[in-house]
Amino acid sequence: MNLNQYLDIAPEVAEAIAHNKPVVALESTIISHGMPYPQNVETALKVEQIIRDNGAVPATIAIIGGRLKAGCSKEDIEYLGKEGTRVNKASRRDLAVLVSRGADGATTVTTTMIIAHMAGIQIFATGGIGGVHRGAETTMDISADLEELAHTPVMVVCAGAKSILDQGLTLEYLETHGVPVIGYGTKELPAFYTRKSGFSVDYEIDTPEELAHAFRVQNELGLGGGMLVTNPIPEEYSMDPDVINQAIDEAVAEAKAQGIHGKETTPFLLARIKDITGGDSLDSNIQLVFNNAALAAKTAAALCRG
Ligand code: PSU
Ligand code: MN
Repeated sequence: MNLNQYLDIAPEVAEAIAHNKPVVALESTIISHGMPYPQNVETALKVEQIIRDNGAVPATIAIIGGRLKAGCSKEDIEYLGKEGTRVNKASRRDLAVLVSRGADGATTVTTTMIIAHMAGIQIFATGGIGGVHRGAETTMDISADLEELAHTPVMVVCAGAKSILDQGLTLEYLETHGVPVIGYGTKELPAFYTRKSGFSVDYEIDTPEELAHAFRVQNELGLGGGMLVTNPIPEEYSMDPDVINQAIDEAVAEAKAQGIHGKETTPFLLARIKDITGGDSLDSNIQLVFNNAALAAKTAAALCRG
């Protein structure tokens, strides 16, 4: 059933897919580039456990020695976490060369969606997606994640869009490309570290069953493409909007002054925001990923029930 010669599906994941049991994909750039060691490894392993506790099988996705992995071992996760930014951050354009060279790669939202779809996994949980960056009208820095959401039929559960991005332009781009943006239990786009952004989502959906149903209908209509579910951070872990927005503004200004660009931008900003907030942003980031993993696992189970 594994038709792709470059893909290795972990036995537990393959077994679940073959028997229509719920599986949730997870990305690896969040491990290598999104959080510092050792919190990155601890978080990645705990996220897998949360998915299991909610009745699904986790499949952490990465490229190891040129093989596309749908389901990483604990050792793979340790390795990616320890190597950190020395691992290639692999977006769509990097896949062919990394695989042809037998190299390693940490998968972004884009490549996690690609590999999840190859493996037959319909849903993926993460923290934040890439989007239209602030200043994109001159830099043209628009994440490949948005393009992938337009084309690849995987549901992505995230915590909204933080203001390192231009949230309004990110929503416009998603609208142009026909990507449904759903608020889970909210009509407002969550802003990752906080529950509110001031921007509206297309639809509010309040249950995993309704998420699963909408996604199934999208596939059955033949529309293709993904669906973006934005799940607000739990109130008790959300940050003070003034504190976090000031930290973000400062980090964005530093990135500009230092000429940070391209694929370095997002990891640079996340690391600076963590330092400026004395680690508080990392604590919130970890909690929102846990929250998204639980929702994705419940939705994966609903997708299997049909
Ligand atoms: N946002 C986060 N943490 C992350 C990322 C985004 O809060 O780790 C990662 C994801 O892998 C996402 C990628 O796909 O950054 C987007 O990078 P870029 O902006 O270079 O497309
Ligand atoms: Mn970019």
